[in-house]
Amino acid sequence: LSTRASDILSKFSIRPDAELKGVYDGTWRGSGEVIQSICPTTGEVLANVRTASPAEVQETLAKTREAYVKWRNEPAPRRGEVLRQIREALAAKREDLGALVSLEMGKILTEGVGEVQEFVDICDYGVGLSRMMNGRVVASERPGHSILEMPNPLGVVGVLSAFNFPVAVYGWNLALSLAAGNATIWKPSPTTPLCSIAVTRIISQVLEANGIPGAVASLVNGGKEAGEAVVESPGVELVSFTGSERVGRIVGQNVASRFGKVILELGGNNASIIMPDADLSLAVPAVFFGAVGTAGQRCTSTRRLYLHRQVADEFLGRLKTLYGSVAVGDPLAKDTLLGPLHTSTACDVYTQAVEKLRSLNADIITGGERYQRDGLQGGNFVQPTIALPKSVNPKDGIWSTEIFAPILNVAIFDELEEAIEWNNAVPQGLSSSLWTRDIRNVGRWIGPAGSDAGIVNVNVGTSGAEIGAAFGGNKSTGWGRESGGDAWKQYVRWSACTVNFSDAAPLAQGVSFAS
Ligand code: UN1
Repeated sequence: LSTRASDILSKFSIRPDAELKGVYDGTWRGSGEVIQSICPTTGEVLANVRTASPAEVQETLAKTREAYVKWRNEPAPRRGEVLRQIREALAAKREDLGALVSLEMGKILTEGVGEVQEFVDICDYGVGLSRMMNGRVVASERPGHSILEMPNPLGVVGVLSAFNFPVAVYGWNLALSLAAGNATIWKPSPTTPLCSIAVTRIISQVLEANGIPGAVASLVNGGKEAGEAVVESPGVELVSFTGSERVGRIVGQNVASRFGKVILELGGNNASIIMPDADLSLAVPAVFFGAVGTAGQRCTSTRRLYLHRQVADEFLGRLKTLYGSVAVGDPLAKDTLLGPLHTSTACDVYTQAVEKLRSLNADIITGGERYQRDGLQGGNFVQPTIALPKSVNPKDGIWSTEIFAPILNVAIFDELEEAIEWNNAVPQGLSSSLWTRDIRNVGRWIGPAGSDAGIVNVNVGTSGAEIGAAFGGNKSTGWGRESGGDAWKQYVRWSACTVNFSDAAPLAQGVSFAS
């Protein structure tokens, strides 16, 4: 193993030759199949991880439930105090964990560190929340009565996360879940097991030091079977799933069929719209980051660019220059802006998508090939690509399909209405972005006839959301919100409690039932 990799792994006492236990529910174990963590930059095997056997998944589910029954009795501010300690423990490992994300997932170091920062931020949010998860007192129509709306802990939350945010998305769910008094069971992506083990070690140490059962934040590494077991378990009140629309549809139907609750964060196919009055010195770099950042592997990555005819040539010229200057290579190196795709399969998806564009006579303005140069052959490196398809019909497959790679499709429009129509015409509805200085355009964009996405930005790119905002989408992107806003309300069980303080027992609506 390269020294670069072993140095990072050693920060988490991971020896390359060792076989790691991928299951935690108070103790570490794992006797299921072995999965390998493969470095997307070099192709080297970073470590072997023992996943959960089917029996271990069931045992962990049971342990998580037991832990919940204890944890729910802790007063919320005390839960917040534990969360504060988790926040401190994560912050102390910010750079090391960020480097591990970069090594195992392939995103550049600043984004890896940023992801840990996002976890720290949501812990702060959860600490505050632990003293602010307020219910309401509602006026009753009956004398001497009050109606309380009570938030109570919900139960066990299953978190199924994706490879592209192997730390932060779990953090969003964990922080809200712990504050709300729930226990979580985490089934991470099978290609980022090391991140999940490192995070769980950090958290479990805090829990154990506070005398709290470790299974409040349990972990099952594994593949499809482990995920299915969590999704199908009647003891998992809420399933929070991030991943493909195809799998999300199955997860959603499964959980609904047993009347469980679900949060689905599925595909994004996000557009940026550039009006003629946009400040291009801000808009061009923002589209560059949105489309090329994280090698196009964010759910919020910019995949469609709609340019007003008046600025199209200038915008594309400037964007192409930035694409030409992009530093490609080891995501851990200081100046790199473009790392590898996460898997070699993703490279095939990229190649097929470019071939499809070519077969439809799209103009490939830049990119379109895998990198073959020295130092890049071992990894999954592809050129960031801008394409100008002949068709502007957003219902065409090239526009309506989410390709998890740095491919940006461009079309030219004359009226904002047309661009908004294109923005909304795809099945997905996660993020969107309008660039303008005209307040009338802003009004249209964020209003009833505007963008139908869950994230509707103005002079801000499609990716890079803060935790304070509720994160999530509409339509085929799924259902539910994570992080800020009112997202916490999904992680609690609401009850309407009508309390009679009086000496009479009148019925509502003046109903009389006297014999
Ligand atoms: C994702 O890609 O699933 O807004 C999450 C962003 C990040 C989260 C993306 N904060 O791009």
